[in-house]
Amino acid sequence: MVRLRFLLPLFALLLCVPSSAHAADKPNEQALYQDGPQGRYLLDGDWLFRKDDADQGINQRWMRTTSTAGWNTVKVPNVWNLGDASNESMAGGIGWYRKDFELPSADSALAWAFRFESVNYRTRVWLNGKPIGENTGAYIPFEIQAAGLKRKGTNRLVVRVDSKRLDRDFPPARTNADGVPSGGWWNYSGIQREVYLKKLDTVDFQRVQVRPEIDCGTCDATVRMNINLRNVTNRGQRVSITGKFGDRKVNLGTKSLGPKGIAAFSDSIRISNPKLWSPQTPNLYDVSFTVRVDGKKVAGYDLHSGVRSIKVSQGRLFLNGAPLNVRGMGLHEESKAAGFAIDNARREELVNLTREAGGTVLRTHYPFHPYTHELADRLGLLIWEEIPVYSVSTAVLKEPSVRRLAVHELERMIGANENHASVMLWSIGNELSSQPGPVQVAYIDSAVKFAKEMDPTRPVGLAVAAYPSSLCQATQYKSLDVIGFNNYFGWYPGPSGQIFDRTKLSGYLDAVRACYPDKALMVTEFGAEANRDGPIEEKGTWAFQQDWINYQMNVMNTKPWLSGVVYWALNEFWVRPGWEGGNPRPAAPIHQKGLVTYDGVKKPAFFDIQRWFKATNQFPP
Ligand code: GCB
Repeated sequence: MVRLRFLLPLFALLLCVPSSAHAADKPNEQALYQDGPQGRYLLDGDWLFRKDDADQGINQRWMRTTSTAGWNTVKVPNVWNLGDASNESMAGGIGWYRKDFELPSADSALAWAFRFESVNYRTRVWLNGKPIGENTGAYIPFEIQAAGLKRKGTNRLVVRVDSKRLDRDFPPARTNADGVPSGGWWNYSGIQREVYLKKLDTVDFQRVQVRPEIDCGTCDATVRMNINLRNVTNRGQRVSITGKFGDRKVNLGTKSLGPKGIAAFSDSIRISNPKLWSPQTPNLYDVSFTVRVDGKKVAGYDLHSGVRSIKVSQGRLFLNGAPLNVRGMGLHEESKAAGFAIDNARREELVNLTREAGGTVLRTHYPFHPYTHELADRLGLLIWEEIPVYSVSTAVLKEPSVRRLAVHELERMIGANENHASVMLWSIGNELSSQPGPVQVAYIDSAVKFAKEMDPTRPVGLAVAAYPSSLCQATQYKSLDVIGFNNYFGWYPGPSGQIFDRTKLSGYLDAVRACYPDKALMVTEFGAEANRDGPIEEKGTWAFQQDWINYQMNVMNTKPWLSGVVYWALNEFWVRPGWEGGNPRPAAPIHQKGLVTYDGVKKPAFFDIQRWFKATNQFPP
């Protein structure tokens, strides 16, 4: 008795001390976005992080260490080089993340996977000390099955992130003659978007495709549904899928699924007088699918679908049969406080600012976060959806393996975002190179062909630098549906001494129209830096920016055949060391063409854009 009384406090103390200083979380079933497989558990909150400048983590077995020495607590999503303007930071480095968690006890799933929404750039993952998978590339989600997961007790997930930009990455590393790494946006390093633990019970959704098609504004719609299921068990089984599209019940049938096999299910329904989706009336149908094995539900999937058609005809874009000439914003999904590791509140803020400025289009250089897609679906915005194949030199693009990798990015982007009504087209890249030629043609042709095969319902586009030298590359662009011109006439000096002043813009646009009579043409960027008060004729002043914008809008509005005009950029962003962006008095590393400063203040030009956009934004009633 005496001995027990003596031992009890010690026992209690032992119970209170976790195996490391970092307690294990029990994640809750929640997700930052709705569309997707059911059973996602957010692995947010406190993680441990350690920088690995000397690349010694692998040798020192950081994937196995139990010590917390040298590790700091961070919240994930996280970027470790926020506010760091150094060349080293832009070039990228290595960092390790680690999270202790227990499985949610209420759940008895057969298996689990980790879902990473975006990690920049090379990711290696260990679970309980054992390697479970790898991924290369950012902005597109990937999943890794959680082999070796403990049903009871603490599991440890360790993630090594290598953000060093290499020449064959998207976007590629580029270094100028002084050894300064360059690039179009900051190389934010880390687990930039959230991580989930995803429940897997017998089957996993490999592809879910809900594709409404209409022939004209008010005709009936055909909704084709294709679902590929993967068996995650070792035994064959009979699997059935039922679901709903709005009020309509759908039945995709029953199939035998071999061990580790894949089965394709499909169905198609007709809907008379569908409620069409458009920017004015963004009607969405609630869609859900339930998978059963022997009558028992084993998996579910939810999404929202908009019935609409988007096509290129006679040299312009049509939405639901009506011509588009839309206005919108290019932007980075970034904030001063969090870099690219932003939350939904910031996503809403960016979307709301775009709408406040009269915009209906969103564009960035990589796929947006799923929540931004959902906001766009709900609010009636169109997304120019692009892979980060940006400024890839001819020498690199010449390699067939690089072109294949780019097409693979496209495949993953389409697979991730094809069910969003807001996605107006697939963009196969941005400003590939100012020297057009057979290498670009090889890439453009193969990427367009691939995108069309995977999704014949959307146009395919590319954003190109509007240099007079690349004026009429009709053969080069022949397979594209939409060409986006990044217009800096009167802002940047032209390449190799070309005359590039603003008075040449009108003639340039007319000439491109004549070169490409059957392509839809958009201005995918125009913008001027501004960071100070000062004379109207001085580049970099608020007044110059306003005047330049007014001139450009005046010219572009005389081209009613344009399918859209997008300002670059809504918000100022962290770009790269030494950036001047055409401004004689820059504030590197901040890109300052934004209409809203890095601190969130609207510049005078915001209201000029607002006036123009509200007056000229044209989309179906
Ligand atoms: C472009 C790029 C964009 C840059 C912009 C600029 O054409 O697409 O990423 O930020 O020019 O300001 O130079």
